[in-house]
Amino acid sequence: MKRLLYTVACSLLAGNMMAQSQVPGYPITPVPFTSVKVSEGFWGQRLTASREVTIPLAFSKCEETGRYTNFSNAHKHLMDPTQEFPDKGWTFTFDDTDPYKTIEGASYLLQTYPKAMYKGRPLTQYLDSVIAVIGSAQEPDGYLFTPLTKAPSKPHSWAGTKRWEKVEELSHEFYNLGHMLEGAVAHYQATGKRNFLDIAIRYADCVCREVGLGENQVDRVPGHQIAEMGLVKLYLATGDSKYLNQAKYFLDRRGKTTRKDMYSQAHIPVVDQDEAVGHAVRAGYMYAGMADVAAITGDSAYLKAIDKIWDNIVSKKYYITGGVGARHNGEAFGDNYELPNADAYCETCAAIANVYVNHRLFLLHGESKYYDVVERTLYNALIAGVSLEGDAFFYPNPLACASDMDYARKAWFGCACCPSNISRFIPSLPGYVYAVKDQSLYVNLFLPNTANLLVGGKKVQIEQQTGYPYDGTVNISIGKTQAKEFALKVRIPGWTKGSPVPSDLYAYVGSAKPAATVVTVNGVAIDCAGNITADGYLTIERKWKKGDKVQLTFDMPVQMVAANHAVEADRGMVSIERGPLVYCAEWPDNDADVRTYLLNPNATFKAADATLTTEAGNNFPIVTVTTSDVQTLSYDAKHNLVVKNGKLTLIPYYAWDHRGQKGGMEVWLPVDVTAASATPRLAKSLGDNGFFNR
Ligand code: FUB
Ligand code: ZN
Repeated sequence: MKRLLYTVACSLLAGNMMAQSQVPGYPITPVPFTSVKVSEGFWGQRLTASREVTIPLAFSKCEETGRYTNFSNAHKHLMDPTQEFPDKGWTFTFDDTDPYKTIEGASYLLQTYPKAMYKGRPLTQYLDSVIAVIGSAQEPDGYLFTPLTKAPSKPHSWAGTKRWEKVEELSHEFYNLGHMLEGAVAHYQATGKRNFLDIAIRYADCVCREVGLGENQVDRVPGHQIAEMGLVKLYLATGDSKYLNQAKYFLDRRGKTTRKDMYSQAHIPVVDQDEAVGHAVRAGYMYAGMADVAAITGDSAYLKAIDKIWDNIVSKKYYITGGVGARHNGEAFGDNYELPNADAYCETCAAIANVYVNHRLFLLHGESKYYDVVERTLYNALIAGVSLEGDAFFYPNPLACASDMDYARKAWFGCACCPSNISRFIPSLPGYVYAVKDQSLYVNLFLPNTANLLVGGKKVQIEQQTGYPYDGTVNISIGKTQAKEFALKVRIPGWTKGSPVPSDLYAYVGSAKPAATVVTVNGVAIDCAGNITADGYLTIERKWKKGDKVQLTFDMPVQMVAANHAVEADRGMVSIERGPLVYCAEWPDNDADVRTYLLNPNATFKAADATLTTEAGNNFPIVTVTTSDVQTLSYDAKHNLVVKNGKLTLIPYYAWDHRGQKGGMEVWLPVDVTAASATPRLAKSLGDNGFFNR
């Protein structure tokens, strides 16, 4: 039983050394990233940067910034209780999670590169040394939370004076548990070693013993969710249902304990929620945890709630870049249609959480619309969060930036949730490409790869060649296959079908419409639209054999998008897209301040291959988009309006801020003069990061 559950867990966790198998409750099984080899193309570059730059950088920052010292200080206190190590200032009660998340990313990396090195020694050895330091901070009963353990009489002001006291506020004891569980299970899967897993189990057992509705327990829910997802992973890895029950307890008690507010999605019971509110990362992790518990327990009330919340997000609270969380204040979802651009918060972690939610909803419902959301978030809001080189990160991801603003990616932050989250997300990306159900094989993302997977329990090799997201031709070939008759289900993206998002929040405007997607099977054309099934997938059912080839040609014209009139911030403006990529106007490519352009509503655009040279001198292939159907507005010395014909060049949004900070950036461009401006956008302060307003 345990073995079975461990195998099962592997698929859910997107990384394993074992064969894919069904996750209990989820009707669709993701093909784990270990079965999908990606070595080139757009994502090949990102994966290399993650392996060679991001993960080593995150570890070195954990060293430099005292993340490990917190554990060793806690250990020193445990050895000699007269020694205390009070917080010296700029630290957070969730600093322990940065090592946990980076270990998770490194574990994924190890599954593809088992011989990876860090600072001249095997990465596995380095991880063992870090895990030993982490374990040394564990109290004898399993409790592991350095802010309290290292200085019990002078703890961090967010930690409380005794365990669980402030866990519904800011201590993050359960948040730390959640990330520890995710990291520990990934490490166990990657290495087969139990060192981190056993530490995590001891902490989880301590929580299960002390927190609940029983006698001698305290009734508390996480201030910051993620323990729910982590506990489900631990349940799947161990087969011990107490972890699943604890996850369910956390969800069911939400809104019923002393914490009852929208910021932490505790204003009403989770099953009664129908609108995305409050802190966007907390919310996303909670919805993902609800999907996991719903899938396993069959609890339809959870599912109904997440379905409604999903609908609210994609219809009213979703940025064109795929970002979520409009407000700096509270790092939170705004009201319906509240989607400011320069002031957008769109935390990188919230984009990651949004991918987790939509991936799970796909696994539950099997509709392509969830992957349209995954794709939009992935290619825009999420990867904008990390530089092309993998060495710098955005925390908020605004859709406009003032020309005088000192806003740029940074190598690390005091609150480093986003860099460490990127460290764990990017290496898991190949796990989002394929999925299977019975005799169906889903192709959800397009990138060059070769994969070995199981359809109906039988081995199938599949390969993709493509220059996506810049080129719309995707060649899929079937390699050796034991499975004969199965349905190949290829996602036909919403952007090819006149639907930027699965709602009326955005619509394509202007005359450029993609030609119908051309599909051939072994060179013979088939009717794409006519073979799209109700789930949104092009479904090709046949007897497959080695050498069979499917070619898709997605037409990729440059399209203009308008927002629903209810979105005040985007009125009179359009955003520009090509394929899955949202474009932006940035200062290095344009003569006038990018805020002062007025686009013709019938503008036509040209796309061209180009190279983006970063400040560090590295070159990255991109496709730029240009138009001459544009004017610039300015004032002359007498304050008369001057209108000149101009030319506008746009680059993919993810690529902005690689060439210094000497000017602005805009995603939404005016087509109506009432939305245009003859003066540059100057910085109102972006304000402090919202976590100061928790
Ligand atoms: O509270 C932990 C993390 O810090 C949150 O997920 C982020 O939004 C940041 O506030
Ligand atoms: Zn973050």
